[in-house]
Amino acid sequence: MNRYLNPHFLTVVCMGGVLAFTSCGQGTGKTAENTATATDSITAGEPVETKTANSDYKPAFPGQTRIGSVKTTTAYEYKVLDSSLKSPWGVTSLPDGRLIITEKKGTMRIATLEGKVSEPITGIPAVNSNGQGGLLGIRVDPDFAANRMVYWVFSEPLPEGNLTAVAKGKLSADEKTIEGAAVIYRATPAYNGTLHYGGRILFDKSGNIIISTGERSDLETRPQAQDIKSGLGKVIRITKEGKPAAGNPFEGKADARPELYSYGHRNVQGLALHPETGDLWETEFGPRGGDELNRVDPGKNYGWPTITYGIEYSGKKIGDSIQQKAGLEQPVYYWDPVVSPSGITFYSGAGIPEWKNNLFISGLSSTHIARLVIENNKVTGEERLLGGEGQRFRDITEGKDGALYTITDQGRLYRIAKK
Ligand SMILES: [Ca+2]
Repeated sequence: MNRYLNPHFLTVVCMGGVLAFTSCGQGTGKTAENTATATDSITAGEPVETKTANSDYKPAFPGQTRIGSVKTTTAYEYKVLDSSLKSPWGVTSLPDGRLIITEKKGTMRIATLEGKVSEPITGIPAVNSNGQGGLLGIRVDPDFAANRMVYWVFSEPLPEGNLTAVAKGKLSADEKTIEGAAVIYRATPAYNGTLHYGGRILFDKSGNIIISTGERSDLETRPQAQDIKSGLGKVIRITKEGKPAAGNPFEGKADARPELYSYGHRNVQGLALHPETGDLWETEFGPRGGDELNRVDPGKNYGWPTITYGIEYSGKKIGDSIQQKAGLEQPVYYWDPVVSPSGITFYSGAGIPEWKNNLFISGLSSTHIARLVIENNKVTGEERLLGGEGQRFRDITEGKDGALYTITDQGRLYRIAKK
């Protein structure tokens, strides 16, 4: 069965890695038997990653990379709800359960959980969609039912370059336009590049906004990840008006930006709050062999570019080629080779018991969803899901119905849920 022939109306059922209809493991187009063999070639408990690492760097503690594999045992299914999206980037739920989705070139659409997708919503300020820029992460106000406010991150074109910015506006009653769109925050300085904007957004439990930025990639801007007077390479916490949130770690300190929450980040494209602890977790793109998962504490330095488990894509070492240093936070987990971790979500639903409080990571270059089991702030198991789909997974969210919804660069919207 080739699900590319008609991605609609096709449901794939997975039971403990055994195939009911088609691939639940690796390899689009393989037969069920072939796929089962490929999946089973990973011995239970052995790491899912079998490729050679890019360096001989040693982890700081056991289990910081290449943790043993785990396998979902509850039967689950996934299906393509829609494949007409245009480079979707961010997805989140409206209070009624429908999804609101950004598209990179500057549009938003609303999708029902059955996959009916609206026309593009108008009224959104222009974005710079070159390279990795565009209309990025999205969240709606915790009081959306009353105020209809939408918040989003985008790469804003400015005369002096472009930067990661946050805007808000009101979704009109007919859902056709964003009214009164206004930029509330700019992660200055602007830079004339097309890479590393970060771009995720969420509301924390206090009702403030947390966003992520990137360090714009180039050697020229990279050191600003360590500069607490710069907005580049940071996690940032602001009010709904775009002002520094009360209680931020650098509040009242000289020579620091009061909106900063943490620093030393490279390109943070995943942000999520743990459903039970409320802790903030992030994933960020590292250099070659250095993608990271971090649990974010306010005021801490996450090390880039001083420490990293990766090397330059050219093969050169980065900085002094060190991976651990006092005062700099270690990632909870890292991937070598990289998976390109984009949007993330914790699964809080009860549908699949072994998934409760697991972290799901949408992988771009890896073309799978990574499922991480996390216990006591350490990763204890890893699984790869939807690896046979051949998709670049850009974002993932837990819907109001408890299912997972994920979007791909190729334009698909998937639903993943208990069978
Ligand atoms: Ca780091």
